[in-house]
Amino acid sequence: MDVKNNIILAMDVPNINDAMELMDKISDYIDTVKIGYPLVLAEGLESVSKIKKEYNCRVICDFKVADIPATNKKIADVTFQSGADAIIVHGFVGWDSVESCLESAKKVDKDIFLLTEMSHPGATNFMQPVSMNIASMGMEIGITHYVGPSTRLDRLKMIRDVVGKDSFIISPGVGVQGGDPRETLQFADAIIVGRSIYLSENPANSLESIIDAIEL
Ligand code: OMP
Repeated sequence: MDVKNNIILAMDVPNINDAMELMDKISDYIDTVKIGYPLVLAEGLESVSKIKKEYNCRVICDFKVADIPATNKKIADVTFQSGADAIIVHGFVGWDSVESCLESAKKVDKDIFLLTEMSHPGATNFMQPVSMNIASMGMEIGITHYVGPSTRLDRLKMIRDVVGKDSFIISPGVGVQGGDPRETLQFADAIIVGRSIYLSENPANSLESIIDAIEL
């Protein structure tokens, strides 16, 4: 999965009008959008199809899927039916839950991203002790796409070491959570940025500054 400018927009806005307005301003700069619960719970999965159709972009659905295999499969199937190109899946629930999403994705030639360690401070409580095991499990199952934190670059580097150079890592936490775009891209293939763009007075300018920082 190639991502233009290595930047993925986290579209955590509360309604489809805000989403379309934001896309009008920045769709020239990016080709991949991450849509999660804030927008889909407000507007339904149609928001995924609508944004894809209008802007011809790729959509990663951030549903952090974490259920038993049978339920995970239903969630992944309906997500891919909406046109999503990929879905983010939790790893801590174990191999069978993850595999059910991978099978659902493979059937329609789509991807899953396995979440290893999260970017927020509380991730050190329970996730951090097992995040490398989650990454190793992903490699055993044959997963090629991962999510890892830009807020702890030492950990992101460790995740890269586990999943190898051929895996594709996307990294949230850049901007408001403290991660640096350029440093993060030493270990990740793309960064995920939300509030630094969609809360900005001028989202296009903010995005340009991030691109400049990356290209320095
Ligand atoms: P900002 O902090 O506003 O840039 O948004 C970050 C985005 O990445 C949000 O959509 C989060 O839900 C998401 N995210 C994290 O912040 N940390 C993680 O560990 C994982 C994710 C994610 O899976 O995308």
